[in-house]
Amino acid sequence: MKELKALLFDVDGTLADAEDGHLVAFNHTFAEYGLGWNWSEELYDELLSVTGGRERIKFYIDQYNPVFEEPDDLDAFIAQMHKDKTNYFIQLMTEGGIPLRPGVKRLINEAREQGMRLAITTTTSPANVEALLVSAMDPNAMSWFEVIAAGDMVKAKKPAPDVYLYALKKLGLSAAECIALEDSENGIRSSQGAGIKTIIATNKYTRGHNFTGAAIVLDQWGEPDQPFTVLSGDAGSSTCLDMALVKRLHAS
Ligand code: XBP
Ligand code: MG
Repeated sequence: MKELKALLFDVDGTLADAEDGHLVAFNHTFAEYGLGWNWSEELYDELLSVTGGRERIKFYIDQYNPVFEEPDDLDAFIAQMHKDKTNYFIQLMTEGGIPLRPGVKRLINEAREQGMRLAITTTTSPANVEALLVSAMDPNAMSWFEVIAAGDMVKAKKPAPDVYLYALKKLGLSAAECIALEDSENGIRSSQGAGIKTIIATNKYTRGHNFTGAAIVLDQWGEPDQPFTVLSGDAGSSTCLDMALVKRLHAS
């Protein structure tokens, strides 16, 4: 068994419940464009099956809005709207709109103290990651992560393994030397596709997802005074995800 060298973190849904911010940003932008679209949380749950904001808007138009009169250059229209959505999302994050999920900061601090290498493996953009990390984690948090692997840097977004394979390559590590932290089915399909053991903490959007093959499925990362519930797998006597449990799961 190879020694654990790095933790690979998804962002949306894993570090923070950022999908709530993405949804607000999508709807704000649609209103600015006068489109009359307003995605409910229920609809967003369905739309999340498609990763990537531009891809999600296109999917919505194709599958849910057949009466929309498409502009001549639909891709350019979506790209511009998505740029505006990103700017608004960054503004929301900068204003401190979304906190980290409980346990994230504690785990990352412990991992850093132990000399673990850290990477980000996300579908969203580096600018969004930076806005979240700087506002919710630490002004220097971007420098804690050796690699920021983002959706647009690779050919195919999650559930394809590309973003994880990119991170492994940049780190110069094998899949067996890493562990991934994810929240969704598309996320674990991506990490497992790259051969990486994966720890899951679900959220309101991903509770019903299929996590077959996960090292463990938790309802949250947990804190000493806010224990997780194990949804599948074995946490032994642990009640929150710490490095001792991460290492046990990696070795099992
Ligand atoms: C996150 C996503 C992203 C965000 C929106 O998936 O699917 O599309 O919802 O981000 P994961 P952008 O957590 O698996 O990486 O609008 O910036 O694409
Ligand atoms: Mg996610």
